[in-house]
Amino acid sequence: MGFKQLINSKKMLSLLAVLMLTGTNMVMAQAAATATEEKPGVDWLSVSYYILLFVLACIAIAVVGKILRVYDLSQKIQGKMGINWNTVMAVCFIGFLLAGLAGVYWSFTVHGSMILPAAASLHGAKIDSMFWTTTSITMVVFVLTQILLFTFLFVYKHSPKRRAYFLPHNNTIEKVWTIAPAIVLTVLVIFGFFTWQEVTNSADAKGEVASINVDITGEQFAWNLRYPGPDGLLGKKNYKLIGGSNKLGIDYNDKNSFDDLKADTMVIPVNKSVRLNISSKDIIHSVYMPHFRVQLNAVPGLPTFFKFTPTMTTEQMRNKLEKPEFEYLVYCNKICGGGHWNMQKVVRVVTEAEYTQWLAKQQPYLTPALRTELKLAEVNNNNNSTNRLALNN
Ligand SMILES: [Cu+2]
Repeated sequence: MGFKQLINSKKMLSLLAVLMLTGTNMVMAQAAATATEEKPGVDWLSVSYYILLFVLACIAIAVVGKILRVYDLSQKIQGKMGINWNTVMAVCFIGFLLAGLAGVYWSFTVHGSMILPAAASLHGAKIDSMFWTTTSITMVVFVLTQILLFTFLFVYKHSPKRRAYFLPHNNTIEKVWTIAPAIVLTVLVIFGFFTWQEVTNSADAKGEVASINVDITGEQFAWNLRYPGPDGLLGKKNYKLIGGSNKLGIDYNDKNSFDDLKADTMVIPVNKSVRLNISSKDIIHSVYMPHFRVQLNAVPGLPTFFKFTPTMTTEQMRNKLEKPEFEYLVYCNKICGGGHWNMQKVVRVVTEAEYTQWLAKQQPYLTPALRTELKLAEVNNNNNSTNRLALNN
């Protein structure tokens, strides 16, 4: 049997349909089984129910089609006009347009009410305005083209009184539909380019107060935070130093790391620039703080960073949303394994005074036990011992 015949064969197609249905059935059964923990075992009933509904709907459509066909033929045998399928199709198209537009409206109102509140960061406002500009332009174009498309299908349905106009090529039309989107897209891309440049600007601008450095390291399945101690500087890290008691691979040959602090919650002061230094210990994760419009991958071996300025404290956001329980969160936005769904940490935006108070209470990574283990006990006392440490190594 030739390849063409193989594809055309109705038997092959129906076999494929049966295989796909069975496959879907099995996948859905397994998903349903894992989703309901209290009801172990494969839940075939609910799966078969939906498949049966689908098959019944197909049969119903086929039966209605056959009945119409029989009616049509009997009309023609009697010498009557029969069904005007062109009108039927044209009306169906208008029905499709109306149903589609109603669906768009439903989606905008129902899902639209679930979108994030206004950005709680400086750059976030720009990202939001970019998002809404793009959405508005594409929505207007989408609605207009859909209305035109289906209305034309209806108005210019086949009619024996009319001949179709053959238009093989028209340079003016080609130019219009090439140049107009090109201009719109160029403007959007340039707009996005400058916003992105601002967002990823690494150096603190001249005269600007230096950003607060916060280290965030992803691992399966948690985020680890490190704050600079009183010296305001974060020590170096080296993945080769990662071990039992040195979870992040902090380099204690760098004195700046001695006072680096451990934190369970990401507490940051409002209206201050924060520079998140992002890395990963195992696989690719992604730092995702939707309320601040912050997202960047955490890649092992490739440190990345994101600078942002929160503009609303947790308290202000709670009042605004009228949700006293509200917390900002940092999530992982890469499906990184079985515990991915719970890879999150609370982010609390507070006033500067509260931040200073909180920071003073945090414990350093360098615990006395770790000091002994790393033979760092005397390092802080005088310079000679630093030299001795070097020799020891
Ligand atoms: Cu992750």
